[in-house]
Amino acid sequence: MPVAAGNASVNFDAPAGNIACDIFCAVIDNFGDIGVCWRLARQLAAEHGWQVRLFVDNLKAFHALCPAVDPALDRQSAAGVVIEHWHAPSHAGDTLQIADVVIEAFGCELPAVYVSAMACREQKPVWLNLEYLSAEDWVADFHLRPSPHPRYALDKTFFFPGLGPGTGGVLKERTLDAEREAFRRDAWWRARVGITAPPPGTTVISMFAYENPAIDTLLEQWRDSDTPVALLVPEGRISGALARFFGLPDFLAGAKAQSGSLKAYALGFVEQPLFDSLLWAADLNFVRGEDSFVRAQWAQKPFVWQIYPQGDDAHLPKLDAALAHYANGLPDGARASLERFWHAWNGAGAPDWDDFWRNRALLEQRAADWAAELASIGDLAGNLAEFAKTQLK
Ligand code: TRH
Repeated sequence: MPVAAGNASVNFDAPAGNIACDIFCAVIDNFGDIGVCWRLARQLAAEHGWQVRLFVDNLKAFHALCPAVDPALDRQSAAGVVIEHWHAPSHAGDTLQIADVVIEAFGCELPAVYVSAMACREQKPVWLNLEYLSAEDWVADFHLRPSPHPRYALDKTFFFPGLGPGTGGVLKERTLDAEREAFRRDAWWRARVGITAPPPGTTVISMFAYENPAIDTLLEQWRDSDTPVALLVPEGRISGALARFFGLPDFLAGAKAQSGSLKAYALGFVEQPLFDSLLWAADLNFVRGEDSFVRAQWAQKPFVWQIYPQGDDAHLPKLDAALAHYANGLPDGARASLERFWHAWNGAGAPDWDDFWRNRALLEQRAADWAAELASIGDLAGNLAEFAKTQLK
């Protein structure tokens, strides 16, 4: 029976039926926080039949990933997920209904009223703190560790995504490989770039990146390359550097430019399910942050990761931990050149395109092998659902 709490009515129990799950997401910056939460929410609803509510404090960022989301609405639904505009920190929806599984993404703090209602629920919810992805070894030791609440009889469990055994893995939809195999390159070029696909012999590169001082050197190397390079650049933080290089006022969706062997095309930002096809269309992908980093791995193409920069270079050990997985099994020379190139793209040294790309065949083989290894850990949504179900018994 619902009771009143402030302006909201309260129902301590979840709706009858399928597992109810609330995901809370605070957008720090860019698209990674909502990118991961939106993908997880869709998967839990579509693949596991859960009733998912996603609380998000920034609907503008969400709108970019899902144009069906109207930033003016407090409550709406898309792709089978109920979306609440979360007026953090105190608000928890008009009806305070406590789910069976509560996911606090990336250490965002749950509303106090929600936590106290969780403690009143007869069957305590499974409370998960979904952490950022890290490939570091310690992650497996901390994955699924419970942490008791200081005041309530509630445990919060740390759920760590990772690239190795014993971690929560990374998100991968059940249909992803089939979609990738059904991808039609020529049709994609006509629809997304508005031209026919470049002829064989052209190296196609996608570039989703933050501002990066190494970009000018790389653009010069591609311009001076013996073979043609087609660069696909989604509009965003790196666009200004492209505009400066080509002497243009901007480099926004639809723009094209050529210098020497380099042809560059600016693309519009597309809804999240369409992002993968950019990675499938390219021979090499530059990605960043967390979610696009994962998608590049599933694309089974060589890729270069620009890690989200942290103070005191705290991100560099994380970069090397990812390299340790991804470069494992490559011959020494190719491995060293991959490491040099990734480091240069993350601020240490200058990029050397020829040194990197002469290993193309080895990198392509490794990309396919690595995707198979990563898949053996299981997908994050499936791992999370399995764990939650064991706790709900
Ligand atoms: O945007 P990102 O840099 O995100 C982040 C945030 O900075 C976040 O605070 C930080 O925690 C995290 O990185 C590590 O990069 P990411 O994670 O790759 O997210 C980008 C999302 O945008 C991803 O879901 C793919 C999506 N996307 C589209 O949907 N359409 C597009 O056209 C493009 C280029 C990307």
